[in-house]
Amino acid sequence: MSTLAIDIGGTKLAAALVDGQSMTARRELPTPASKTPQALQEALRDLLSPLVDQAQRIAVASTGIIHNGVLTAINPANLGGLAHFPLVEFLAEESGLPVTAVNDAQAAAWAEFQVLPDGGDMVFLTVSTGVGGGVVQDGKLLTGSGGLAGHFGHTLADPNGPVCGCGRRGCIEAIASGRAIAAQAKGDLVGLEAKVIFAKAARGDSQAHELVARSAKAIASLIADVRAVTDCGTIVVGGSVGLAEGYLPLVAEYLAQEPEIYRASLRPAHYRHDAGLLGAALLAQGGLQ
Ligand code: ADP
Ligand code: BMX
Ligand code: ZN
Repeated sequence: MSTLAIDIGGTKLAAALVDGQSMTARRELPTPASKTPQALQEALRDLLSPLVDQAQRIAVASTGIIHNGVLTAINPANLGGLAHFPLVEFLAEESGLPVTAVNDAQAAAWAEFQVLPDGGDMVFLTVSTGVGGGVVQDGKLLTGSGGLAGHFGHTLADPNGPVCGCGRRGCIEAIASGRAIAAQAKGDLVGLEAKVIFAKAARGDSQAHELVARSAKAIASLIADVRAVTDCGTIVVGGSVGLAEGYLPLVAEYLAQEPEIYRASLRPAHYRHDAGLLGAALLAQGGLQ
C-alpha cells in the first residue's frame, strides 16, 4: 500500500510514493510565497496530481505547528506571510484519501531515530529556511499537546539579536537559518540567498564566512542547551544549510569549546533531504497521529 508523502518547507515542496522504507517518483516544486492560501492550494494540487492515483493515503510533514490537522505558522514570514492553512481538510477533499500531518522536523526526527545505531534519546535539528527540531525520548516522538514541542528555532540565541518573524527578539532562527543568513548580509551580499552566500564563503569571502560561522556558532550553543534540557546522546542535523559542505564540522568546532557535559554526538541526517517525507510516511504507516 503506497503512501503519498508530502514535505512542505519554507523554500520547497517535495512529494514521493513510499512503500515501507522505499521511496519512488520523488518530485519537488518551489513553495509559493503568498499571504492567501490559494497559491499553496494550487502548488499542492500540481505536486500531488501525478502521484495521487497510485496512493492509498497521504502523509504530510510540514513546516509550522501542526495541530488537529491545521498548519499554524509560528513564523509566518517563512511561508510568504501565510499564517493558517487547513492542511488535512484541504488534502482530504482534494484527494478523497485519508490524510495525516505532522511538523516537518518532528517527522524527520522519527525517520532518523529508526536508523540510530544505539537507539537512545535523540534530537533532530533542521537548519533550512527556518530552524526546526524534533525530540525522540524513550522511543517516543514528542509532539506536545498543541504541536509546539521541539521548536528549538525559537529559543534565545542573542537578546540583542534581530527580531524573529515569530515576534520574539534574538531567536536562533533569526540568526542561524537560511533566511536569516540572507537577511543579515550587507554590502555586496545583499539580496543573495544562503546557498550563494555559502558558495562565496567557500571561495574565501570574509563576510560570507562570518555569516556562516555566526549560524554554526548559534547552532552549537543551541545543541548545548538541548543537551541540558533533554540529556540526549545524539543530535542529528538536516536541512540544506545543516547538510551544506563544511557546516556540521564548523558546528562541531564550536561545540568542542563548550564544557564536555554539553557535547553530544553529532551526525548528518542519514536520509538527507528525504527525512521529513519518510518520517511522515512511517508515522502514518505505524498508525500514529
Ligand atoms: P525547506 O526549508 O523548504 O525544507 P531547504 O532545507 O532546502 O528547504 O532549506 C532552504 C534554505 O537552504 C534556503 O535558505 C537556501 O538558500 C539554503 N540552501 C539550499 N541549498 C544550499 C546549499 N547547497 N548550501 C547552503 N545553503 C543552501
Ligand atoms: C519554523 C517553523 C517550524 C519549522 C521550522 C523549519 C513556521 C512556518 N515554521 O521555525 O514549524 O519546523 O521553521 O521549517 O513557522 P523549514 O521550512 O525550514 O523546513
Ligand atoms: Zn522566533
